[in-house]
Amino acid sequence: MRFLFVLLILLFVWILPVQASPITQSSVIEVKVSLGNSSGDFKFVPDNLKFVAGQKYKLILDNPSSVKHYFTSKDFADASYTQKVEAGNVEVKGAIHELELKPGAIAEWVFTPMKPGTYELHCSIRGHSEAGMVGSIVIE
Ligand SMILES: [Cu+2]
Repeated sequence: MRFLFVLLILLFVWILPVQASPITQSSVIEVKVSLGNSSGDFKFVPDNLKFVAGQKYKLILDNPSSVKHYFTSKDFADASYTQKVEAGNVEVKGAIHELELKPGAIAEWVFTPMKPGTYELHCSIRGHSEAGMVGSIVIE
C-alpha cells in the first residue's frame, strides 16, 4: 500500500513537468509568406517553401496587396497534420485545403508536415496563377 502510494507520487511528479513544459511551444518554427505585394505583382513571397517532416510550424500569411488572394495547396494540406488556423479572432481546427486572404489580412496556420514530397501551391482566383501566382512546397 505504501509502495503504491510512493509510486503514484513519483508518477505524478514525472508526468506533471512533461505536460507543463513550455519546450513544446518554443520548438515551433515561424515562417512568413506574403500573398502578393504592394506593387500588385501576382506572386507568393517567397514562392519556394521547405519544411521538415515531423517539425511543427506556424505559417504566418499576410496579404499586403489591394486584391484578394488564396493560399491553395490541397496535396500539401493532405500531407500535413493541421493543428489550427487563426485569423482575426477566429480559430479553426481540423483539415483545411485553402485559405482566403482579403487585402490587409493576416492568418496563422499551425501544422506539422508529415509526408515527404513536392507539392504545388497556387492562388485559385481566376487569372492569378496564370499571371505567376504559383509556388512549390517541399516536405523533406
Ligand atoms: Cu491571387
